[in-house]
Amino acid sequence: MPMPHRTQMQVIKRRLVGKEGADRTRELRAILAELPNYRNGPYADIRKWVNSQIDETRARGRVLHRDSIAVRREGAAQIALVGAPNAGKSSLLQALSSIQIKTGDYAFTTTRPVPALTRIGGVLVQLVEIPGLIGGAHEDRGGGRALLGVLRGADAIVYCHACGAPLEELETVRTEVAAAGIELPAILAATKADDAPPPTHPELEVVPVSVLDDGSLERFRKRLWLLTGLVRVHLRDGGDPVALEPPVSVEDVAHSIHHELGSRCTGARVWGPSARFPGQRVGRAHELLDGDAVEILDR
Ligand SMILES: Nc1nc2c(ncn2[C@@H]2O[C@H](COP(=O)(O)OP(=O)(O)OP(=O)(O)O)[C@@H](O)[C@H]2O)c(=O)[nH]1
Ligand SMILES: [Mg+2]
Repeated sequence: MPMPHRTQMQVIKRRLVGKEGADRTRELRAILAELPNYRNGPYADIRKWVNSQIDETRARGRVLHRDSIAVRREGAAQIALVGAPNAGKSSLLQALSSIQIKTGDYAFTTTRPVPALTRIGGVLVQLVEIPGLIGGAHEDRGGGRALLGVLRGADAIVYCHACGAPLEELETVRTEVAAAGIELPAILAATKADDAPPPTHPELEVVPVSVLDDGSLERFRKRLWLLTGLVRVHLRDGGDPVALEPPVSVEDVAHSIHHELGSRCTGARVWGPSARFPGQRVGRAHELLDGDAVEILDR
């Protein structure tokens, strides 16, 4: 004898409390299997309700998935652009890459992290605008916890601060990052440098940049590369340069091209910072420096 339908409905709702996503669907299916299979009357209505809940849970799952703010890593390194609203993050992202992004003369133009690839000396680096970090972000104000989660996964930070804006704006953001326990190599991009003189900062290296000045963008790009901490090695016989974590040996470079080349390689000829003279012959253990060009020698 099934229990009265009103009681049944209460029991069902209680079983669903706090369940979301796949968990909720599983519970709903179990409930469906236990329900008497009447075609009409209150039990048929309950079946209908449970079925509609399954559909709804699925739909919600899809939306949540689409709105999740995770950023897929691409390129040799990931650098986050962080700063107060309106600091010029999106404009910088746009000037350094080929993406089209909304910029605006008001706060919170960007509401989710936006990734874009930029090529620096032949190597792709991913920039990610982290928007909307406000006071209290580390306690999840303004959805700050998820945003800080994305930041935590980055390799380095570019703090963006408009020349002429009060430095407290920047310090509010830095306080949140520190409170979240995030410690990454960082520089300060003094944005809108065409507008006002750049500030000085007691801790961060200041790099003035204006999206209206190509020269400043080129200098900024070079500084970004140093921020990745990677060593870039050009290949004399063509192809994209290789970017690796230091220390980088000739063998490491050969291996990154092809693991067989890694074991076959006997050394290299080197041009650039680590070579005593252009085209120096070195062994496979020779340590390469950023900006070197090599010709791998093999058996
Ligand atoms: N003069 C000048 N204005 C700039 C420069 N970069 C950005 N701006 C202006 O500053 C305003 C804000 O730029 P956004 O790039 O949207 O700033 P944001 O930091 O992405 O802002 P939110 O996404 O709202 O946090 C816009 O009106 C831009 O046109 C610059 O180099 N020079
Ligand atoms: Mg923006």
